[in-house]
Amino acid sequence: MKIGVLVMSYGTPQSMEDVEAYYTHIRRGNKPTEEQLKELTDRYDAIVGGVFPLRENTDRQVSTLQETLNRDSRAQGVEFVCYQGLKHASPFIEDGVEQMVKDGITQAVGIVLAPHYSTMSVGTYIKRAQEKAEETGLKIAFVESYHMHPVFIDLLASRVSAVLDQFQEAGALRENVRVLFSAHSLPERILSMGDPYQDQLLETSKAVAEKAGIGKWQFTWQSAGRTHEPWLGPDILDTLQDLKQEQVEDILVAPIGFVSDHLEVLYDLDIEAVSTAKEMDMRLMRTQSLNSDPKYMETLADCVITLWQQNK
Ligand code: FEC
Repeated sequence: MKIGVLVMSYGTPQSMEDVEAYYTHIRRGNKPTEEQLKELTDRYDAIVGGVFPLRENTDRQVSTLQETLNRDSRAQGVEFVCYQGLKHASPFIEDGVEQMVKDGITQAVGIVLAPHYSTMSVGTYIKRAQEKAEETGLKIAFVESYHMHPVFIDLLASRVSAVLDQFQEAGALRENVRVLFSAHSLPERILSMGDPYQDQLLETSKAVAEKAGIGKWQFTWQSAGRTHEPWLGPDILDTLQDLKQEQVEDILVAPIGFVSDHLEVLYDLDIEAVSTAKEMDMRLMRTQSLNSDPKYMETLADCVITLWQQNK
């Protein structure tokens, strides 16, 4: 028997020509101005010059997850088949569901390549998939978050320790390195909606800090959208200014809200935050993205199989 797995991710343009359509989709059908489009195209140019790393990373995550699922001893007698569903690019979430149904799949599990739940992030992926599943008669259950999965926490802690080792090799004292956990900001109004996003991010940060034996850490937001409403802060660039005042010299950023190399990591952190830190004579290094790390794949596979077993 085949079990469908809808693996959902943000999505990225196919090419530079595709950036406008992608940006228009993110803006719910409103075209960006020339200026906004140029600003985004320049950011992609700065990181990739024509290649979009998120697409390749998502493709690899989806195929590696399928292999990991089918290697699991709990999968005996069934075959897990992964389908990609992207939020803002093709194949869209709805395309993934439709393809499963066309392939004769009747039971599925959905999971998002983002560990923390917010009604404005994971919630919207699930809503779209659920609607399409109802329309097409597919039975589907969803993993909502996996921000405290022990394998995921272990993996993040080992990523943080590896960068602390690098600081030490470069002559810094481990205890003087300030660890910043970061995630994509969202509009402030999520707080009054009782959204779990911020609490889940703090829970992950605390667990990773404990596991990696870090004393001095704090949480900061990054990549706030360019809209008129207030977004959750402090933004990482402001946090760096504050740390300068505190005379902190070495900063380790762990972008725990992201699982892949893409614009928000490769531009917002590697280019923007690194240059802000340099201007203030501070040293900034970040943890490697999880991408298709076997432990990340194991985390996803465990969540999918556990939920499938509960629902079969
Ligand atoms: O590498 C790439 O091509 C894509 C990188 C990328 C990821 C990503 C993840 C998240 N976003 C989240 C929320 C919002 C909200 C808005 C918004 C806007 C953008 C824009 C770009 C963009 N996001 Fe994104 N996001 C990525 C890229 N994001 C480009 C448009 C220009 C800009 O503001 O920079 C505001 C939409 C609006 O106008 O109303 C809200 C959240 C995540 C992390 C969870 C997830 O992956 O779903 C939350 C990767």
